[in-house]
Amino acid sequence: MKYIRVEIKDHIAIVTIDRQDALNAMNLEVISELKEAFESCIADSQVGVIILTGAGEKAFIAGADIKAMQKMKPSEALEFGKSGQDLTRIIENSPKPVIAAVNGFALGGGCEISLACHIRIAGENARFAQPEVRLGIIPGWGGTQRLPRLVGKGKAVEIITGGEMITAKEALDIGLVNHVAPLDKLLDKSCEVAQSILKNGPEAIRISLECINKGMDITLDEGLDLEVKAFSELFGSGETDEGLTAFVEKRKPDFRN
Ligand code: DAK
Repeated sequence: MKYIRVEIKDHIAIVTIDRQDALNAMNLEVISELKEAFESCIADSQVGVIILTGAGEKAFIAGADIKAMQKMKPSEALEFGKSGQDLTRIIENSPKPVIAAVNGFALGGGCEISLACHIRIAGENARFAQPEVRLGIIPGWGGTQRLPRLVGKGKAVEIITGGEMITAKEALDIGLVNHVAPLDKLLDKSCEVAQSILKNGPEAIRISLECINKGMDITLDEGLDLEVKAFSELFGSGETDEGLTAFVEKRKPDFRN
């Protein structure tokens, strides 16, 4: 792959977008390579958590590639838009938690890719924005939908209609990111969060993610119904057996062997 690197160690896959001369902006090639990288990490039984980050110290993803968009015909814009949306669905529906390690600008489509991840950890230099209205467009990879779900309608309206950048600290204050770390400790902090997830049952994690995702779009009663069914279906699986038995036997569960 030209723009994407994947390193796998200790069940953690680190996916890095490396297109630094354009601040890791996403053209069709970057999007399609990212899809390929995510699909392969999801299929790889050695991978339990995926971390997405950008190369360099300046940008996570500075957005969709504005220079490429400037030349697009409506049919190409449609393909580009759909392709980016497909990528956000692959990330969001990943059965393995995806952590965005935001190492700088996360603007427009870059902010939206981080919103599709399950957890966001920001370097102190991170800056988030949905500046699309400044270009006469609107967020097209889920920003108008995922941002209000995450930070509430009022903050989302301000961010999307104002287009201003917010700092990592401001993002932390409104719940847009889970943690802020010094830039040189960003991957360490992301791996630490990944390690705490990896101690737990992969099937329970997969089903928890599914319940959380589906639960965002249904009533509480429907969500509780979904949860109780998923909860009961886990019983009888080797993983639940191992978790409960390990507690009774006063030992640590071994979920990954
Ligand atoms: N696209 C293409 N190139 C970009 C870029 C981008 N988004 N951001 C930066 N670059 C390039 C710059 O053009 C420059 O390239 P050269 O001129 O050297 O060739 C290089 O990266 C370094 O950037 P700067 O020289 O500008 O660096 P500065 O430190 O001075 O400024 C900056 C950094 C991040 C503040 C600035 O580069 C900037 O404002 N960039 C644009 C940020 C932005 O507006 N991002 C949102 C893009 S809109 C859709 C779905 C989704 C979308 C669209 C459609 N459909 C459903 C159809 C998504 C839209 C977006 O993401």
